[in-house]
Amino acid sequence: MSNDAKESVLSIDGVNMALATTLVSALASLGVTDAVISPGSRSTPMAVATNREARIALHVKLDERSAGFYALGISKVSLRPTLLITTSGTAATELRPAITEAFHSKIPLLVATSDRPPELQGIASPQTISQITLFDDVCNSKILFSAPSVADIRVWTSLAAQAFASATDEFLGAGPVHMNLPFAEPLYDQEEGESEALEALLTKTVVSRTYKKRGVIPLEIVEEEINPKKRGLIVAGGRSFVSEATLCRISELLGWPVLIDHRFGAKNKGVTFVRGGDLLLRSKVFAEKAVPNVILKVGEPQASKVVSEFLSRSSISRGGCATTVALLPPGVRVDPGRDTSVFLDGDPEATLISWCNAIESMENQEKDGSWIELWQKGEQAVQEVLDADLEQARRSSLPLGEAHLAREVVSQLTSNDMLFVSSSMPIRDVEFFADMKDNTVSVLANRGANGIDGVISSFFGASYAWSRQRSKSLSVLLIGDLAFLYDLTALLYSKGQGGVIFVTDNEGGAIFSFLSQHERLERGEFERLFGTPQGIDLRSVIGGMDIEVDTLNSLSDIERVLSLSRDNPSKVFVGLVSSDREANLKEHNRLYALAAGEIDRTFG
Ligand SMILES: Cc1ncc(C[n+]2csc(CCOP(=O)(O)OP(=O)(O)O)c2C)c(N)n1
Repeated sequence: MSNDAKESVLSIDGVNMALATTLVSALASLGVTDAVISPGSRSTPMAVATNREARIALHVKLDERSAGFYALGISKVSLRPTLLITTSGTAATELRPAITEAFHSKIPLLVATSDRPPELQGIASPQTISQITLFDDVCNSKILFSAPSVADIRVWTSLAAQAFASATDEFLGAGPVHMNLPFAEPLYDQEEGESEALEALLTKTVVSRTYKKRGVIPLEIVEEEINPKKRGLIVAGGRSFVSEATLCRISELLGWPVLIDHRFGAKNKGVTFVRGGDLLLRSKVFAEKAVPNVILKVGEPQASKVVSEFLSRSSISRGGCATTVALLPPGVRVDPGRDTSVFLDGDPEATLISWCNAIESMENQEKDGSWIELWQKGEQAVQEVLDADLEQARRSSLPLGEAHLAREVVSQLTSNDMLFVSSSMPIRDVEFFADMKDNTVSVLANRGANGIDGVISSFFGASYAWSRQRSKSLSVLLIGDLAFLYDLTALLYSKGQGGVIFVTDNEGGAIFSFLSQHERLERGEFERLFGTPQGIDLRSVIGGMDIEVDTLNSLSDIERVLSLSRDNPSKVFVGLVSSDREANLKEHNRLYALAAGEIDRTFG
């Protein structure tokens, strides 16, 4: 029987057991040696799973308050997180004194409170209270596990590793972590054959490792993975704390291409940099040839779903063959796909420099040259297609499109300039369609929470600080009409401010045309809920604020507005690009198909 077929044997209680066993087994493999439990029903799956885990000594204590302090005592001596398990209701609240002491004395604890699923909350279900906020002020972190389903096995393993890393955080200090675990009924009613199915599931899970060290993380920890013999891929995004020179050096020494985002901040187009990842990986032919066996991530992820899904699919945690290593500064856990197998929390720049030195002194630095050539050839094909297409657009009388706007703006600016990009399409258009060159512009964006609020104000602040540091620089904002309208008042207070704002006025949110509701919903409903055109004449609104506004019809208009700004650095210029969401969708699809076709031909 295949593993998938075996999974289907599991009933609800089987799923409960599968999840509890996954969690406990992951914690045991990370180094938990002791657990303390008090009797209760909702925690049944955790009780049975922990009792059966040979690597963990289970201590049973009648009252939870005392159990909490007992666990605290164990951890004080073992210096490892002790797993503390309770049922729901006041049982959980009884843990607060011990957790408070642990928090203030920096003792690691993993507190697993069992709970009823969300649909049984707030309706007087027995022994059900609101327990997810019980320890918020006395915990390193809180991890809310989702209601059980077999599909969560991989997620629960990842959450276990996240909880362990937080409880043992060397930088913030060790401390308690609250894990709230909802279990549905029946809680335990194991049937024959289920334990076999459970075993099969567990063999599929991969527990991520975390190494934390102030400064350099030695190469020995990952020498199996970070090795020129491997087909590795470096993924470099914003806020990486890695310099361009070091990124180029490690990439060349390993013979690994760099899937790079503009927000990494590289000033030059390094010979190993791949900018066109999104378009390249849309080609099935290329994506099949380009599967790495190691992925090294530095910085934030790209916006492209095509890229993130390729990386996830390739990773061992999703059944692929690549070990995914994330090298990040302390306290930063960037793993939205929950596909990272090794977290290295240290000084990324110093670590990479030390790896470079170690690799240089290796006796055998042989690498597979065809691997990097594959990616270089792919990158070249993407950029040639986009260049040719832009040149054709330059000669045609077609209206200026949003993708062309992004590519042209980036190519017109230099490393002395700053480009701020708004969510959602401008950041994607720059990521998907713009190239790098020697002397590339710096790209900034509000990507911590991806809001479309306050973008113009953020741009003005950044522009002020940028121009203070660099004379004769240009600051440019690329923004959609909704985000522009959202922060319109910033223009009222823009006296003395400089910069160019290119607004793609497609009368609404273009991003939603790329989502499935665009296909599925009737047009009126889609427009009302998602497209949300505001019916505002931007030109007259902006003009009414005494701000210079121009409509851009062709690529050459971009240069014209930029040079106006160069000549008048203390003035704001708005360049309006009239666009149409349906046409924009078609244009994107045309470019995706054009690039994929060319890449398929190159590699087919
Ligand atoms: C403050 C805030 N509200 C809502 C959203 C959800 N949202 C994401 S993109 C988007 C539409 C953006 O439209 P626009 O600025 O015109 O850019 P376009 O998608 O057309 O490029 C919305 C409403 C958000 N990210 N932030």
